[in-house]
Amino acid sequence: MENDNCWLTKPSAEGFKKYKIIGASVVLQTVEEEMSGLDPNTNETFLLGKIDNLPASAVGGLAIDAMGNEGYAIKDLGDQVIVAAKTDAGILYGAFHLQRLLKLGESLKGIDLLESPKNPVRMLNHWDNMDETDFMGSVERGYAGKSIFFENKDFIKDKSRLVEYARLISSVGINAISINNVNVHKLESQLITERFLPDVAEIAGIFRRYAIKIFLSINFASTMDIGGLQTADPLDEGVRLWWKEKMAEVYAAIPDFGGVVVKADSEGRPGPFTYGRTHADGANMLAEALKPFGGTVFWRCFVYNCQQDWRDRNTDRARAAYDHFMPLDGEFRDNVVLQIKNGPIDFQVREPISPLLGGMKDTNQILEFQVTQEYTGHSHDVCFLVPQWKEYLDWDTHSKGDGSTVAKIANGSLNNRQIGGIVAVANVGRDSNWTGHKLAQANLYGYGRLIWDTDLSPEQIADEWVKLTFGLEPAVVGNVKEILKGSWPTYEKYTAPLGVGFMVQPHLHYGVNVDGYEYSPWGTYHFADRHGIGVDRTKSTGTGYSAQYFEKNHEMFEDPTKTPENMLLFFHHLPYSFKLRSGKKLIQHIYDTHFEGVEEVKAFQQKWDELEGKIDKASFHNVKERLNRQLNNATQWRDQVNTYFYRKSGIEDEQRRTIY
Ligand code: GCW
Repeated sequence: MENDNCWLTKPSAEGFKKYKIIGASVVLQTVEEEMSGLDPNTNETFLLGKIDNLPASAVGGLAIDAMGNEGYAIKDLGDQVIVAAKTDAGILYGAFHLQRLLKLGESLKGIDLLESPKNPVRMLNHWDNMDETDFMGSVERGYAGKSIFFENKDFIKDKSRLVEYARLISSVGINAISINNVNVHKLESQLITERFLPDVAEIAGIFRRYAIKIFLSINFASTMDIGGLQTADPLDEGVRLWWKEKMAEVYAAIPDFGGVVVKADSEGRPGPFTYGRTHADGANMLAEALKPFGGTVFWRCFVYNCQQDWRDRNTDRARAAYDHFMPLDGEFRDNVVLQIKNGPIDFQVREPISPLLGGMKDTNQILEFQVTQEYTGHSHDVCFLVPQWKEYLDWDTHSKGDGSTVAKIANGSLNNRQIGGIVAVANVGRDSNWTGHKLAQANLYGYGRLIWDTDLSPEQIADEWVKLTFGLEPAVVGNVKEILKGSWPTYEKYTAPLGVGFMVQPHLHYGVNVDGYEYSPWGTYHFADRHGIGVDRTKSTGTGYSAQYFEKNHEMFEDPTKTPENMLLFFHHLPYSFKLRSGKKLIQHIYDTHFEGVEEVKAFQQKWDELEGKIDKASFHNVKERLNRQLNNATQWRDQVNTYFYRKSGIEDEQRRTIY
């Protein structure tokens, strides 16, 4: 099969011998497997263990305090290289780091490094459905084949692929996963019952060996769905008792169960609003049930009116999460974490940061990204998202003065929170290469590496993945990196302009349909008319969304001459004749970017074709075939968007190119 483990070394059968591991645990058994799988020609000797168990001479000079619980040090002592950590997880991450260095052909001579993850929680959410009646197949927004956990309304019995998967994501530092869709269907409600808990416990055991905790998405109305109660009111004593007993049952089966992920009062899911309760009431009730076991509630803030009248210019979906949750700041228990999408709408190719991040100062928060490319090309178009995530992480919210970056809010350091981190919707399925599009592996790899160390550059992450996956030949590395680096800007060029969003095929969210959502209840409009386009979200004349930001950002977003141009139409309704800073008219920018985007996809094809015979055939054809599909997609976007705005505005393309 194709190089299933992507960036990982296929364990060598000959059994590398020159290492010693001090200590014993299920995680250290995994370290044993990783070390014995090294290339036998590795000419180093290794000593791995917890700092307290290693000779003082070995660990004397290490900056142990800076290490944290999951960090590690790797140091060349001359006669041996040590991997020292405070916990078994740290040793495991150190062993994977060693493997990465060796595969990258880097010398360990004189190595003296210290790593400590920037984010305590480094999580993936799998929107996998046990019940396959869901129209999106067994993985909602998944484009890499069926679920790796479920089939035929049950767990897949052969769990060997899950061992490979646990190894894959642990190698880039992931330490938590939820295994089922946040849209919890009837069958998945039973995952917390004796019918399925043994399977969940077995999976928890597999991931435990890789220092990964298991979480489940739960249905807020479980007390009615499976508990036989007449209510799910979080303030009802019977409901509170039911959840306490239920969590005791779950922890009896899985003592280190991580906790629950909740999508409530969102897109039709049940929640506290039904009972006139707040989301603090709802989350705190579950948190109370989990508290005795050390469990965590990840409570999603994706709450908005999805039945909006498209005529209503006052309701603004972008405002919703902030309006719902800001008044609750400080009311959530200490084992509740609000899970906040990076943007206020929904994982678009371009969106401003959610003002809720940093808005709340007295509530645990975790940042939610999407690795699966729901709006960024599925597994057809290449779109390397690490640069996008990096932009969000570096964004200054001015929440506590300058330097209040999203990275510091997410990891909890800005507000001295006990819990913090980053979670993302996974892009993984049963395809042999895990992600469908071979280059989409770079998003899974890059997500793990970036949330481990938010100071890494997208360039460095891309360099690592390309070399680990395709080898060190400069021509190959250079071409693949150029495609990855250009792919997000290119995708942005040929799709919805200047941050206005959507314009996609309804439900599918792949492919162009400029008015696909214009008269829908989803609150995702562009308001294009014969004079102009865009959504006025200013305080002075629009929905007032811009005022949800702290002053410096509010001031910037309030003024179209100061708003970052790639978000111009998210914040303003502007005439087609509006002059961008380049001097170009808005309408001409739309025409030009859509023609440029298609040409850039053609350039990707040329760069990729140069790799024929230099990389494995399966990967070469996997990507070549998808680039053809991407060119068709980009061409459709170009011609439909340009024709739509030419017909609406009647304004000619200055370069007289073909518009229909
Ligand atoms: O991105 C949108 C998707 C839904 C998803 C929802 C969410 C799981 O279209 O498929 O549902 O948001 O984030 O809950």
